Amino acid sequence: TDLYEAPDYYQIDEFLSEEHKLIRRSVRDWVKKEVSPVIEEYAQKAEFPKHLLKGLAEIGAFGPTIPEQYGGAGLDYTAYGIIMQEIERGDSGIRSTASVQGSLVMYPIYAYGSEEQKQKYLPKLASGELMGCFGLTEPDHGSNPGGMVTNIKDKGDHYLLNGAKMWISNAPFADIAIVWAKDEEGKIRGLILERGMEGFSTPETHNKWSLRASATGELVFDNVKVPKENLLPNVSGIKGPLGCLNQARYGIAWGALGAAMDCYDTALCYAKERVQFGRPIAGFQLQQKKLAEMITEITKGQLLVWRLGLLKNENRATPAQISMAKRNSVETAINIAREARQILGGMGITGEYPIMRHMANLESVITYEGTHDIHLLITGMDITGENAFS
Ligand code: TGC
Ligand code: FAD
Repeated sequence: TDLYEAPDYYQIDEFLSEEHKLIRRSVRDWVKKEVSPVIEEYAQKAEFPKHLLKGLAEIGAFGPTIPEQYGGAGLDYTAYGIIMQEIERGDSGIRSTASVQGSLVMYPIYAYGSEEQKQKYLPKLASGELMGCFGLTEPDHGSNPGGMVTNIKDKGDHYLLNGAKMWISNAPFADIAIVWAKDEEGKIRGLILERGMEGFSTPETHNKWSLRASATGELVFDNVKVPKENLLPNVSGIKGPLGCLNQARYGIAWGALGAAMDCYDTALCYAKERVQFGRPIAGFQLQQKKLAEMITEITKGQLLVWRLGLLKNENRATPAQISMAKRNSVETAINIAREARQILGGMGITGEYPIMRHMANLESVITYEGTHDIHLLITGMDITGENAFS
């Protein structure tokens, strides 16, 4: 059997269209051919494999749900989820690049931008000719982005932007940045920044033990003159950036299950082949418990994201439902990575197998796009009506 088939214990494939399965096949083949053979080396070197950008664009990873008139693929949210799942079977960092480009850069331009902005940026972002990043988090405002201090002042024909963003995926190489800043009335507005604007720099963040094959950096704004036509005209307030996060969190809910599947596949295969005490370790009850629980959790997660995709297709998925799925998938994946690593014994700590890399990556995934705690509190607020954040 092709080990790279997704586990499908409950015949969930029957819910997918032929188009969904074709998309999965092509993304899976691309990941297996282009990502899997090189990713360990790039992670060890702590370098983003920039040469993969063209291929990511070609498989439709950038803005799959954006309409074709703007260079997107016009696909549904199930297809988007499948694409993220397959990319994250390769590596969470590569999926991050795709999430940011599609959900956090193309989506806000599509949803909140002017027609001119959409024409100018979206087709080039879809083709990977332009790469983007998303600046919401600040050094002193992570879980509470509403407290941000980055600000714009109206100077007649332009805005003057000051402040800084931290932990920004793709920042070191991005051509444009979607930046969220407060105006003089304290309302949060979105701006499109272009590399090269005076006073705008993107220093890289080094020494990460997680998402090592993803480039992370700061965005620093020192009296940057931003032309007025670079303001996203159709949104103001925290709901602007949070609306983008709904898109990205949805993709991560599928994506993290991809990392879980890769750990499960690897551990199952290893357990069948590794012999100790004269028999494959897959025959020992303790190892079976781990593997059986893994497939159970993956299956539960698959059903959750599949249903969430349908709700999203009908524009009925609530932010709280998305939080539940993001949180559940990442927890599932991180637990599976830890158990899978043990099944591989000493081999589990090496780069010969993908598990330790997935495990370390998932430490970022469980924190970014809303921490594990924040998503729990979103569920808590949704079911009780009580806000436990502040
Ligand atoms: P709160 O008072 O609850 O709400 C303010 C207004 O916002 C609305 N709202 C939403 N709208 C759309 N989508 C959502 N998910 C929304 N959540 C809330 C809400 O209805 C309200 O609207 P209105 O009209 O009544 O004013 O807001 P709050 O300021 O108390 O914050 C709530 C909280 C904590 C849930 C939120 O701020 C939060 O989610 N914090 C986590 C921050 C976060 O996720 N940051 C992510 C940064 S980007 C990133 O990590 C990219 S990693 C990318 C990669 O590499 O893949
Ligand atoms: P804090 O908010 O300081 O949280 C610290 C701890 O306190 C957490 O455990 C948190 O759960 C807990 N906590 C906070 N508030 C509460 C509360 N009310 N109740 C209970 N517990 C609470 N951001 C972007 O804008 N764009 C990006 O592209 C991006 N990429 C990232 C890439 C990586 C590799 C990483 C690690 C982060 C990235 N982020 C990005 C930032 C990410 O979204 C933040 O790290 C995250 O939102 C948490 O913020 P913080 O790190 O400041 O933690």
